[in-house]
Amino acid sequence: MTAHIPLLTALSAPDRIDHPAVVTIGEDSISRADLYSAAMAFAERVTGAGRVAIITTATVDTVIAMTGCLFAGVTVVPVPPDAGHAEREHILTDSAARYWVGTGPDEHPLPVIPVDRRARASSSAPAEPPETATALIMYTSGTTGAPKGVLLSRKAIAACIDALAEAWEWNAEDTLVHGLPLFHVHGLVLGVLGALRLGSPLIHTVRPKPESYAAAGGSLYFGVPTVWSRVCEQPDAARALRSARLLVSGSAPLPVPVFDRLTALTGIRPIERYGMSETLITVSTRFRGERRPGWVGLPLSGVRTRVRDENGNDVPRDGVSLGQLQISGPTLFDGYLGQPEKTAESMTADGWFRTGDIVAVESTGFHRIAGRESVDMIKSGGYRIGAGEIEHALLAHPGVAEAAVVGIADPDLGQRIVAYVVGDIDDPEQLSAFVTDHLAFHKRPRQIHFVDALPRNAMGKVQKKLLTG
Ligand code: MCA
Ligand code: AMP
Repeated sequence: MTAHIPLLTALSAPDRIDHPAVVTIGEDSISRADLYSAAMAFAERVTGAGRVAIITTATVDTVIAMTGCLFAGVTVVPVPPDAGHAEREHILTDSAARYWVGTGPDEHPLPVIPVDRRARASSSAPAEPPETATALIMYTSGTTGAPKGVLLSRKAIAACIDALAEAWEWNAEDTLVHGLPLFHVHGLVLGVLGALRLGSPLIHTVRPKPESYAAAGGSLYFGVPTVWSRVCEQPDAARALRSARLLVSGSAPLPVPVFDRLTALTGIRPIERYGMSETLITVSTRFRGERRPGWVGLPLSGVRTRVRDENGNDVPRDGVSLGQLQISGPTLFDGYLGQPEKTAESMTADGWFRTGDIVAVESTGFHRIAGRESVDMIKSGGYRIGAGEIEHALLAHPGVAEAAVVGIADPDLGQRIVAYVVGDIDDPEQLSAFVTDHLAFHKRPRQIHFVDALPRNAMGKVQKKLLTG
């Protein structure tokens, strides 16, 4: 028989039901008991619904819908609230979502399931779904093509949260604060499901603004490096975080000067942790342990890492030799939805996930992320953005004949999206708005260069190194 694990333990455990406000989003909040009841009622409505797409506006209703689906064993497909029409259409079609929560798109009519906060379930709790069931299909960019649906099981999510709880000594005594988007692992899996599983009240600030973080008065804060760098730009906001227990950075490299400045302003050395949509969080520094600028620490409980060169040989663990990071462990995804070849390509023959990240590991097991293998994977503001996806959107514009997109080092965003375009158009604002309309706000090029030709090699391939250098 399959062992069942309750995913949102702290929310459903009877002894915790009377805990005060469990989720606060902006000005709105809900108690643990009310969230539990409303989510149970939502679960009753969605039972058997297959896959449900949820537009992830940062609201309490979104959390109720998400929780209800998970109670019912219904797979959630998080949709970015500002997804442009092409991206939204892709997510809905590819995932074959049958219902929609939020304001539905006109061009893709699906039955909408409303969230009713006052509704109460008429029957008792549904049985806990099997731990192998898919909890989330998380869309994430590859280097080419449209975003792929990453299948995340209940057990992978539970294993990740529990390993982080151990590493950071994160428990119900913490109040978690962040303002990250709810359609990626960071803001959703750690930032919402983590809080609901472990029992810590969550304050979501809607947007991750330094002044909102300062006003929240929490003990545990999550941010991407851009957020921490903006916090440092507002020293009063940074100093207000001195009473926190932990400041955690992830999703992109935290620049050493930001680590140092944050430490000087808050008195807290930030925790750095590394992960991917496909692997969840796998490596982190510890609450009790060394926190070293530029290094992301040790594998989490149950996770194994290895570093291979291009011939598949182990790279020495000497802290300087670089190779590709591969991961195995309980937090891995179950593949890309409907793409067995892409799934197979991402794994080694002996079952390790190829991250595409270049790392060095030292003999103590500490990991340093040196960069990505491919220039076509851009990280901007902590968002993973495939160059190919943006090139494709640009080429859909009638005035664009050729396009090449690169990530250029940026002091605020880590990398900013820069496009080189050949064609009959010379208005960067119009072209950037075109991408926003197709894909999403954060995927718009921040800079567009109109050029006569793209640099190509003898084979006709664009030489992106000449555009980034
Ligand atoms: C923002 N604005 C908009 C929109 N969004 N305008 C129109 N449409 C929109 N959709 C406006 C804002 O109101 C603001 O205007 C201005 O644009 C800039 O907004 P801001 O939010 O500061 O935007 P940004 O500079 O583009 O964003 C920086 C950011 C954002 C807030 C750091 O990039 C972000 O939320 N990143 C988080 C990404 C993330 O969660 N990644 C996790 C992936 P005004 O200034 O007038 O108000 S998961 C992952 O990587 C793994 C597993 C891991 O390891 O975690
Ligand atoms: P995503 O799938 O959106 O979660 O993006 C995953 C990628 O983000 C990884 O492959 C890394 O390139 C990058 N990343 C995540 N966390 C870190 C970190 N702490 N330091 C450096 N890069 C990171």
